[in-house]
Amino acid sequence: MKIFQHVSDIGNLQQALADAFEIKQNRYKYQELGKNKTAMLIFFNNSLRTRLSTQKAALNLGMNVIVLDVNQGAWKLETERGVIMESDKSEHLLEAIPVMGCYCDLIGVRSFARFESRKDDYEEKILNQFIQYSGRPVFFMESATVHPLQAFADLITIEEYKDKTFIQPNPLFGGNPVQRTPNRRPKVVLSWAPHPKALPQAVPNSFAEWMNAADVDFVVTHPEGYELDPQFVGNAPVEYDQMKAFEGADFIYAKNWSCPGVTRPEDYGKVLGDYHDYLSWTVSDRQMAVTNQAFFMHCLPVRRNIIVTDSVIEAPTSIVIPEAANREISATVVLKRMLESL
Ligand code: AN0
Ligand code: CP
Repeated sequence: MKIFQHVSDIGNLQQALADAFEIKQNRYKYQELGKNKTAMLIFFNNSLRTRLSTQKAALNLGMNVIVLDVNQGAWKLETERGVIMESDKSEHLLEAIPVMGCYCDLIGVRSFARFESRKDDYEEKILNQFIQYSGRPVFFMESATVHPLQAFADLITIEEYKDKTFIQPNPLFGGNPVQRTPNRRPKVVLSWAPHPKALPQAVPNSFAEWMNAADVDFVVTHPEGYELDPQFVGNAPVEYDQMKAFEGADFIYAKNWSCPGVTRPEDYGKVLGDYHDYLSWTVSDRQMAVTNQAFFMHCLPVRRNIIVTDSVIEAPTSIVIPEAANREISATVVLKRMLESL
């Protein structure tokens, strides 16, 4: 695997899941594979999980790791070609990228949507330059439009939990055990939730892309105007009534995203209206009550009592922590595949 961007890059999903569970049984099994190989992780944006889990994955495979926070100590980078560089940007991406490529064997990049131009974001202008000019395999650690390491971890988590019938309370928060009867084919609902600031579409885009490829009944719910790009959401049913969408669900995947600009390009990257008017979309016990004792998922970081109430995220059926733990597993599988193709 030379690029990890789309679900199609990982090939057969059953095989990818089998690889994930093999790694989870013994995450150090391929320690020799990464000997004297270096993973470079480039962050243009903040991160907790991606940074730590991807470093851990590289260490699992015996690799060396270099992490660079571009905005903390590196030169400010110009990204537009053809400009006279008289601003505060001292270096051009077109030199920086091949230089970074000199010091490593694999490159991971986090570069969020900038919301300046829908076209630039959806063409993956920054990541494509890394692919073109680094001379190294590139894996996406949340780009302008996708977050495949997250979506793969989400799929692993759904696979692990879909047949569980007895759930112990979270020792941190207490409560009573939950008994549930899973649907034969899990119903997975991606629900938009409110947020005060404009967030990217990368997480819901990838989640939709991966769920469309997985063996699940997938439904999307969001207010009108937040339609996701068809290249990711495909033919998945969209239900504008959140309560209806939640009926009988086995998994609720909450996430905010800003306007994808599909129906109104001029609204791209905006929070539509006053977010306080959308607080009925906050995932609470009211919506969870109509589900099939659904598991609650979120990629994190999450704003409590805006995206989800304390009671839902602290319930025994909240699996946000095991979901985050699986980021190490998805990243280990991805880096292993990339090392094998060097
Ligand atoms: C980012 C987002 O919504 O894309 C990262 C999520 C993994 N979240 C925030 O910026 C809060
Ligand atoms: N879920 C996720 O990617 O988290 P970070 O932004 O902390 O890496």
